[in-house]
Amino acid sequence: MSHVSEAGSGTAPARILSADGEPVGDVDVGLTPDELRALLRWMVVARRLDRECIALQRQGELTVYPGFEGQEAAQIGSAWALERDDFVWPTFRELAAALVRGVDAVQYLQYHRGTWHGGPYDPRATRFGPICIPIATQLPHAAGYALGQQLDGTDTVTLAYLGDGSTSEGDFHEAANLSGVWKLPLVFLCQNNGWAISVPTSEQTAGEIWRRAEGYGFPGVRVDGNDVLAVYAATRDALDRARGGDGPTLIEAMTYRIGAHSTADDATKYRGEAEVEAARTADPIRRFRTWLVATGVVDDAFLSRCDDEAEAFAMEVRAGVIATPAPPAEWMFDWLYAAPASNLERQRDEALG
Ligand SMILES: Cc1ncc(C[n+]2csc(CCOP(=O)(O)OP(=O)(O)O)c2C)c(N)n1
Ligand SMILES: [Mg+2]
Repeated sequence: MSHVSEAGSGTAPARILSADGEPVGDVDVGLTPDELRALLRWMVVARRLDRECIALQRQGELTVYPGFEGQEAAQIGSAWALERDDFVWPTFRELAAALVRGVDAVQYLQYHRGTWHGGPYDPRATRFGPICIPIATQLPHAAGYALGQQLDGTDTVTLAYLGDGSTSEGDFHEAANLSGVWKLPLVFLCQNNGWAISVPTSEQTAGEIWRRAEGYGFPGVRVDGNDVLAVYAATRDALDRARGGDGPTLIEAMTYRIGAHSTADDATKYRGEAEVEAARTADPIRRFRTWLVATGVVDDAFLSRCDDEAEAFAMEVRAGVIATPAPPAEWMFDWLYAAPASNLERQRDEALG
């Protein structure tokens, strides 16, 4: 992928479809029409579920929820490029990627319902690690996992998601540095969504995130994160490189967080509506759909079936979430230490009567 420097606006991201859905690059990224339709369907389904999750939180069925509206292409395009046995280390905003990996949404949402620590889905079966709230701590884990893959001599690869804010953490540096030194089979997929809660990327970092890769001795690419074809192509290239023994890649997917940081955040306190409206013009779903309609890959019947399926899925997940009982209260004491601690035993007796 090439990068064109534009004075004042930073490096232009690699792009295949313009914001209007016009081809501006090679649209043949090796996906069949069925796969193209599946990508659009996942994006529509994921967005509908995301909105349902926010409603569930507002109704008291989830404790807190971090929405991903606007980031569907970055997550679904990258997750689609993975092989079944590759392993993903997510942050806390990758529900769309989780869906593509086959993670059960009701199980995933147990984390946000507060009934489980990390979602009771099985990371080994789904090849999707636990939700990770502490910023960037998944990255050393991902590097360690990729080291294991390398030592085992498998041809599987690790993909670690991170946000723009995560690149300010030491954990990012440590993971990136060792990955470069050891040529680990690891892809860093940074979704630069413009914000780290209330801190804009411009106040987070003085340089361009993708360029940091050079200092670690591996390639960095900047891609339009709202262009699902470009994200897919960049991720697949990076995965191929890692699988071939050539080491890591850092992908900076330029996108935008349309919603608040989470349901606990009021984004109007720190950003104007004009900025959000401008970002909406680059909507990843509309862009992809426009091109798919123009090329005849999808028709109106397919689009309305997508909407119906998305609605049905959101209702099914809603019912599943609401039906999930709280786990026994003693679990929070039982599973803390291998051997009982006297102070916890006291608290346990007090809490459980
Ligand atoms: C170690 C640590 N410090 C601070 C926080 C609080 N926190 C939660 S999300 C967040 C911002 C993350 O920004 P970014 O990496 O860009 O991801 P995004 O939320 O935009 O997806 C912060 C500072 C945290 N969870 N962990
Ligand atoms: Mg961010």
